[in-house]
Amino acid sequence: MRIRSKLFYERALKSIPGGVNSPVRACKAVKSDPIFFERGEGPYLIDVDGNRYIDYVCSWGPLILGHSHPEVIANVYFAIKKGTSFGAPTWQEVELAELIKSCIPSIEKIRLVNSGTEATMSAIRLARAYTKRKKIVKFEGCYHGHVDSLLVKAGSGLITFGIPSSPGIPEELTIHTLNLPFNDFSAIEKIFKEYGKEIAAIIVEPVPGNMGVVLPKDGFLEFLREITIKYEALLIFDEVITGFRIGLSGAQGKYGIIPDLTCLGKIIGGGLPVGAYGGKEEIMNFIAPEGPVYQAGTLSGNPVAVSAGLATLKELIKPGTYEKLESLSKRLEEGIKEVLKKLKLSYQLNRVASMFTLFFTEKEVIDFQSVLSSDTQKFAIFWQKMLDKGIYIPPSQFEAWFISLAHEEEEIDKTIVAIYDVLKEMH
Ligand code: KE4
Repeated sequence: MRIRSKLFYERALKSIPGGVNSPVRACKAVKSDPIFFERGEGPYLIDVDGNRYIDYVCSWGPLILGHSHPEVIANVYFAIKKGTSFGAPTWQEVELAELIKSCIPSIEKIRLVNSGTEATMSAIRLARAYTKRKKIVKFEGCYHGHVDSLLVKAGSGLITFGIPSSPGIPEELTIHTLNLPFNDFSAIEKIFKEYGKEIAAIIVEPVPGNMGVVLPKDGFLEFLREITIKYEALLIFDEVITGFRIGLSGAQGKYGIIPDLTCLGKIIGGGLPVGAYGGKEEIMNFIAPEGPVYQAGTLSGNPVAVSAGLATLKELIKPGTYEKLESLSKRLEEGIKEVLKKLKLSYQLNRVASMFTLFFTEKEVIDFQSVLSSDTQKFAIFWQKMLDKGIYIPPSQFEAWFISLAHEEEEIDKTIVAIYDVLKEMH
């Protein structure tokens, strides 16, 4: 039972739109009230009614170390004792910038901000200024934060709520946004033939997580790199999810692509608000106060938030971390595939490293259109039943599940058994 959660929700509804501070947390897509949580411990979340859940949301990605990691807590404690914010540079920001640069060689200079949205918003402004062009290419189902000009057929909560784009955004802000199907080489070829010299940049989630996890087709990311070089447009990798998730140098390291700009968030803040954008020095030097492109933030590079990010990345650079994440993720993937085989179900499971999605469709999921073939009603029933078994997965078919370093084989095996029991009961 979740009585206190319900009471908090009823109170929240009186003061906060939808009772939540970010739509996807409302759990509307799974026909549930949101759960109010009290605390997190390693791979577990405990709600205000004392129920414990194995957590596969991990705060939508940031908690790759699991909840309340001692190093993160200690770092934040020592930082906050010295004050919360100075509105002036601190040594922690320089350390985090240097650490990120050492992991992602394409980043020669980096600016810290407070969220992934700020990172992508700033990156496209910079790309437009640097190239003196207006058009931006994005992909259907990809979500880059609630940036006005990018909320066009975006992913994440926008698919969940089936909002093709949000009201309140004048078409003048979106007429320069070209929306293409992900993994569609010919559509990109065509649009560049028509608008090539007007296109400032392509912004892409190299491994989309916001329509559920979709893998780039072989050669697709290389193709984006080649065509942007050919037309002198920039390639922006939105690695807010994939950065430090699928490896120390993110998707660009895994696929061997060098983007012009990279957007980061989530993990680099270790659960506190940090975003960043960075790339070639020649481009980044266009950013004020070095250059003319304005971008600012009262709490950008906040020393307390940065200290959580530093502690997180310092854990991730230790040997064996990604090998552990891979073996746990592989164990879960193989377990789920075994369950599907046993129950003669052909749902689709897409995984890259420790991010994955189980799609309730028999169609191969390679883009936005195929994602939409998923049975969201069935997913809602699955979500509720998993919750009742103490497993908390993202409350939307169109999100990624995440595994943390705090998960062990015990949690993975419990999850596999729960999935078997729930799918058996459902079918
Ligand atoms: P934030 O502004 O939420 O920190 O980051 C925006 C963003 C940018 N780029 C990518 C690839 C992202 O995934 C996100 C945010 N992701 C969503 C869910 N996948 C955050 C959860 C929410 O909106 O509450």
